[in-house]
Amino acid sequence: AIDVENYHTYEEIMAYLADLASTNPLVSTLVAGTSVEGRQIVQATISSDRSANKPIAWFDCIIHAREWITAATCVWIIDTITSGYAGTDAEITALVDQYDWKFVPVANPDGYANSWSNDRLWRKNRAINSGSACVGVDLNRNFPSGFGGEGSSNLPCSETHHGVSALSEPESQTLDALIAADRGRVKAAISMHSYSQLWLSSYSYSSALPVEYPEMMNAMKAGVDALVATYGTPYEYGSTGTVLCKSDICSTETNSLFHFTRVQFVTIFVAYLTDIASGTTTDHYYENEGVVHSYTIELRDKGRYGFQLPASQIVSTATETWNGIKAFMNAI
Ligand code: 0X9
Ligand code: ZN
Repeated sequence: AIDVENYHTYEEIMAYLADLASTNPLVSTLVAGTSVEGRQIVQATISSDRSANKPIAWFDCIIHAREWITAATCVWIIDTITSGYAGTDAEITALVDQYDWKFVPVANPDGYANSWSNDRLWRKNRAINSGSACVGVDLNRNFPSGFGGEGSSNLPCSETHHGVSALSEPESQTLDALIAADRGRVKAAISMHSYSQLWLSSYSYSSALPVEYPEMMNAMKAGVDALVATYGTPYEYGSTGTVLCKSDICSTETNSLFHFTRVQFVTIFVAYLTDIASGTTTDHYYENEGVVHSYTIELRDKGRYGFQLPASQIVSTATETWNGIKAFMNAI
């Protein structure tokens, strides 16, 4: 058992998963890879019948170290599913009978450990960058889709440093191998991030829209409507590249400027205004792994506490997010 209303260290989360796997027949764990500093990257699977090869609901959390609410939300969801199955919760039972549920609760274990021990606002992994004193690659810029493009940096000291090549980092290699191992079975893949209260689809590396965008919008709407209905937490949804704009400058005076002169904007400025990001998991799962329902959810809040969301908001954040995910999984 774990105290789901508090934040937990990497070691505590790993101990929880190991305990769950040894005590609950629904749960198994896989050491899927090893981080730069040698920590295990673990995937937990919740399945009522592993031989059935059911469609999969697939989640990664803590790609970004400081986004602690994402690990807490993944742990809360694992705890809720495993304790709600068979008898106690009809909707959870149906969703577990229909899907296998797979979670990587700490995709960036070194960064997460560093955010506990040394620098609460650490984002990247802990790779040594050759020729630089600055540490770390942004794992959410290290995937092949649009690698090295807008919204990523060649500079090792940048918070969005993309690394020397696509999938250069063991942590991104591990996520890539995990999703590839389930190719054809992944019905939905969700990368959990914080903060901003957004449900985002591809494309992230350009302002183009996926051909399945209408279907994706319907699915995101189902999720967001149920999420918002829980406590009224405002959320927006849509493709990262065109619909949403997180910065204040974008939502105020520049919005009309953007509207009237958008064709004249140089690419880099468009990237800034629209928050384009290249080399993300969501585009990779969508574009290279064929997962139509590939999304990034940016959890609470909208900046009051930012990455340092108080532990008192874990349960409500996880509850509303889970309500959104359930409605979304029932809609697709
Ligand atoms: O910049 C990012 O990687 C994400 N925001 S965060 O504040 N958590 O760093 C946004 C990712 C872009 N969206 C999609 N992958 N669709
Ligand atoms: Zn993030």
